[in-house]
Amino acid sequence: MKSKNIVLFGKPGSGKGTVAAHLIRKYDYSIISTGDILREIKKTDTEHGRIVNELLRKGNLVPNEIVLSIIREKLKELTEPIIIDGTPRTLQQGMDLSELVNVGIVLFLDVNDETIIPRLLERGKTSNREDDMNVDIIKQRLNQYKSESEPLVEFYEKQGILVRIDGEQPIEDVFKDVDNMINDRNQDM
Ligand code: B4P
Repeated sequence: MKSKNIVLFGKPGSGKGTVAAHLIRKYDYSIISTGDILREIKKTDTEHGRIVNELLRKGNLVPNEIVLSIIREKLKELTEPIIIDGTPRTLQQGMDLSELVNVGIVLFLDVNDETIIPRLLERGKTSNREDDMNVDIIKQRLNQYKSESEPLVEFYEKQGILVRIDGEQPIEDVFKDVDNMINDRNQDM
């Protein structure tokens, strides 16, 4: 049985990276995490490095062309099934991604803003991520999610591939729901 490609979607700090790590441990997926790749790029002494560093520090989204070129390059190296963690974040990215890869499941980790803020501040204590250490930047990321990324919920709902998971639950319960969903969805191929 061939597994479907998965997009991990949700607010900043909704648990995308956490669920991606679980899926990689348990199943045979390749992964593209745009957040991880951008954090590597920002360390480089290049024009892209400087642009990305400035944007991430302030909690802003990186331009679509940069994100899409990362995905295009990564897809050349990886074999399916793949997990795409962190993209799309705009409707345009959603449309562009559909041209590059067959998205079978969009796993939407649903979490309230009130839960996100303390979670990210907590992660900031160990992650060294400037965008996790400042409440105003976290709020700005949440606002950006609402205006830029939230329309993707309807975009994928209409395609019948969005699966909503309650991301407020303890991590082990989130993993159980994710496992059940993977088994259900891959059976109807
Ligand atoms: P990402 O790296 O994708 O990170 P994130 O959205 O901030 O967090 P994630 O949802 O992965 O949270 P995690 O599992 O770690 O993006 C970073 C930045 O890169 C973006 O802000 C943006 O600027 C840029 N970027 C990335 N992709 C882009 C794109 N396509 N276009 C433009 N810009 C892009 O969880 C957070 C914390 O919560 C962890 O400490 C975890 O332990 C905890 N946690 C998780 N689930 C939990 C649960 N159920 N209960 C309790 N705690 C939980």
